[in-house]
Amino acid sequence: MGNHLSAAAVAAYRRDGYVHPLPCLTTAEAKRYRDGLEAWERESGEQATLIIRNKGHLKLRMLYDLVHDPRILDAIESVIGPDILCWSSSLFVKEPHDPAFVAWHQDSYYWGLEPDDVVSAWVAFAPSTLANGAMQVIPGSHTAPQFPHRKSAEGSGNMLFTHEEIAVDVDEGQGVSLLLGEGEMSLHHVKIVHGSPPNRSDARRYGYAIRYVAPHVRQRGDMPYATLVRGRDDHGFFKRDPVPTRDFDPAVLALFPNRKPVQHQRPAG
Ligand SMILES: O=C(O)CCC(=O)C(=O)O
Repeated sequence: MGNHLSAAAVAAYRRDGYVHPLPCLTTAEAKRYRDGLEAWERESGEQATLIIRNKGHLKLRMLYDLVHDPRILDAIESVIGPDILCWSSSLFVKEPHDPAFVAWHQDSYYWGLEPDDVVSAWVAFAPSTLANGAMQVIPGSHTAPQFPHRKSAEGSGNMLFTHEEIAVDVDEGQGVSLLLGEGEMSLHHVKIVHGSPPNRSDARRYGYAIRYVAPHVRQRGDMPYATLVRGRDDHGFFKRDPVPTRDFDPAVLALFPNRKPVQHQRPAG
């Protein structure tokens, strides 16, 4: 059975748009990922959360191995089937006592992927708690229509790259915090309304969000790239990502440069 979800967990995912907590890494493995990221930050002088946002698994080899981890893929297979592409991944690190937060949003608003057989595995390299700003979701919101979004106010601290936030009132009282132990993961649907408050604790909060799609999913606009991580792709809607031969492989960076969050601008008017 591996790490496949039970029938009850799949039903909960379909009803609520998320499922947690799920087993994934051992605590020793989670620590190895934290240590690896911190070592890279010391050597490079960069902040991992700013750099490892755009296809992080192609930038650091250890993350490339992680997106292929059968413990994650078994759970993903339970919700989108046996043929799985890894489309993207983003590292969200929240510094202790930093006011940065993730505004309420739906990933479907800006990813342009259809149909919505798209699921994120959010892997906790450190415990994710109420104090350190665990991700929150609005149960069942993935079944609502797509909501409008807008740019959040300048200097608001919204960690999203393009500073999007949902443009309708969110009943925060309905929010469920996805508390996770070190090495556990949650799954969330591409349309679920989610966000997360600041980290008010003394330690970093680490979440690595891996975006998986079924091969029949298409992206609006340019033909995107993805990595086939399980099964087969009989559709050909995605070009193949390069296989990284080392960390920050120049062949990868030529296609997917490191991006930093866009300059904050409010639309005129
Ligand atoms: O890490 C967080 O708090 C938010 C992550 C997120 O927005 C996502 O994975 O889609």
